[in-house]
Amino acid sequence: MSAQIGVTGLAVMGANLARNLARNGYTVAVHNRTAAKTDALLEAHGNEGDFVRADSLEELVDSLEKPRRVLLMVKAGAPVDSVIEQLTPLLDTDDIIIDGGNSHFADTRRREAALAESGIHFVGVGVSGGEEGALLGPSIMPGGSRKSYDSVGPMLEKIAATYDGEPCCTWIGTDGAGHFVKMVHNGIEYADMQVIGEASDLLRHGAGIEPARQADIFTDWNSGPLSSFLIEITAEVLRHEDPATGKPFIDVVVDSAGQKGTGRWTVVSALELGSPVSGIAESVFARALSSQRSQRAEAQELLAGHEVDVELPENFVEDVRQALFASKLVSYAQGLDMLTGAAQEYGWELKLDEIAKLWRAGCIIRAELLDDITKAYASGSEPSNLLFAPAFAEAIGAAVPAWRRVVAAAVQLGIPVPVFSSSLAYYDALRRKRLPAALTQGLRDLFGAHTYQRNDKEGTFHTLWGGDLSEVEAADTH
Ligand code: NBP
Repeated sequence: MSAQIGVTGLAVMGANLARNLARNGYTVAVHNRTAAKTDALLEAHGNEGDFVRADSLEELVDSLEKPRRVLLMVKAGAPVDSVIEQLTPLLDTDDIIIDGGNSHFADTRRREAALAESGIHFVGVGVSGGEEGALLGPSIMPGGSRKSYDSVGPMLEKIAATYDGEPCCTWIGTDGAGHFVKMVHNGIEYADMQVIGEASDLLRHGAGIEPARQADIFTDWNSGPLSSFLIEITAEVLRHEDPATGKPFIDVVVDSAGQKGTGRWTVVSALELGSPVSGIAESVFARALSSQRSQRAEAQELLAGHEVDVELPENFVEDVRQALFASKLVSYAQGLDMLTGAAQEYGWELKLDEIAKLWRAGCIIRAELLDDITKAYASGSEPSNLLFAPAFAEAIGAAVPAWRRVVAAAVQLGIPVPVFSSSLAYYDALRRKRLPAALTQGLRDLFGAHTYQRNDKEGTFHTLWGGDLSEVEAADTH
C-alpha cells in the first residue's frame, strides 16, 4: 500500500497530526527516530485509519506515492536540519518536505532556498492548537511555493479546524511566510494572556474580587465581544481549587511565567522591522520580570511603593472589561501591522483578511473578534491599521474613558499593568499631532550632526550648534 503522506517525529504533535490525517482517510506512513514512539502510536491508535509503519527514513520514503510528501514533526532547530540532510538524498525533484514544527522563519527561508536548488519543495507550516488541535483540527499556516500548496494544501485543509464550514488553513505566502505568521500569532497570544492577567490582578487587588467570583465574571465576559478560547479557559483556571490545600489553584502556582521563545522571536523580528509591537513586547518582558524571583524578593524589602488609596468607580468591573478589550485590540492591531511591515521586507503578499480568517478556530487566540477583523480587512477598503477600520475605531473610542480610568487607578494603587498602559500610550501616540520625536531629532543633531527635516520646507538640515547657530543644508546621508 503506498501512503499519501509520511510523518516523521511522533511525539505528541506528530502522532496527533498523523492520527488526524488517517482519520480523514489518508494513508499515512509513520516514522520516529526511536521506534518506541512508532510502536506506541500503532498499538494505541493503529485502528483509527490506514497507517504504514516505517522503521527508517528509507522505508518511509519508499512507502510514499510520488511526488512524495514528508511531514517533519521533530523538535525545532538542529533536529530539523539533521532530518532534512538525511532525507534529501532519498528524495526526487518535486518531492515536498513539510516542516510543521515551530521553526524560526529565517531558518525556513534558508532551508527553502537550499532545497530549491535540488528541486525539492520545502513547505514551512505554522500549526497552532496544541495537542488537542493537532488531533481534532488545528489552525494551519502554510508557507512555501504555490505549486507545493496545490499538492499539500487539500490535505492540510481537510485536517484543519473549520469556522462556518471554512477550513482554517490557507496558503500564506512563499518561503518563511507561514512560520512568520505563526510566530506573530504566538506574540499576540502572549499579549492576550498578559492582558487577562492584568485584568485579573486589578479585580483581585483593586476591587478585592476573589478568583472563584472572578471565574463568574470571565464566564460572563465570554458571552460578549471578548468571547474567546483564552477567556473561556481563564474562567476554568480561576474556578479551580487546589485539591491538596483547598486554596484557589492560582494561589499555589509559582508566579513566574515560562516561555518557549516564539514571543521573544516576535519582538526581536519587530525590532528588526522597526515595528512598534509595544503590547507584545511588554507581555514578553512581563514574563521575564516574573521570572526574576530573587530580585523581586529583594525589591519587596527595599523599594517603597507610596500607593494611593483610590475610590474605584462603581462599575469598575465593567471598566476593566473595556480596558482589557481595548488593550487586546491594540495588540492585534500591532501584530497585524507587523505583518504588513514583514510583507514589504520579505516580499510576501500577505492577505490580512485571510490570516484573520484562519485564526478564527483551532488556534489558541481563536476569538469572536477575529471574525470582525476578517470583515474589516475584507471590506474592500483595507485599513492601514486595524484600529482605523470604522467598527474598531468606534469600539476602541467608546472604551477610552474606562481605559484611562483603569490605567490611572492601577498607577495609583501600584498594580503594574504594562500592556494596558503601553497600549493606551500607543493609542495616544498614534493620535497625537506632535510627538517629542522633534526634540529627539534636535538632540541627535546637536550631539551627532544627525540632521533633521523641517515641516515648513523640503530638504535636510543641520544647525551649527558649536558655531553661530545658523542652519545649513545637509546631504541626506545620516
Ligand atoms: P518535541 O518538540 O518534543 O520533539 C520531539 C520529537 O523530535 C521526537 O519525535 C524526537 O524523536 C524528535 N527528535 C529530536 Br528531539 N531530535 C531529533 C533528531 N536529531 N533527529 C530526529 N528526530 C529527532 O515534539 P512536539 O512537542 O510534538 O513538537 C513537535 C514540533 O511542533 C515542535 O517544533 C514544536 O515546537 C511544535 N509545536 C508544538 C506544540 C505543542 O503544543 N507541543 C504546538 C505547536 C507546535 P525521539 O522520540 O527519537 O527522541
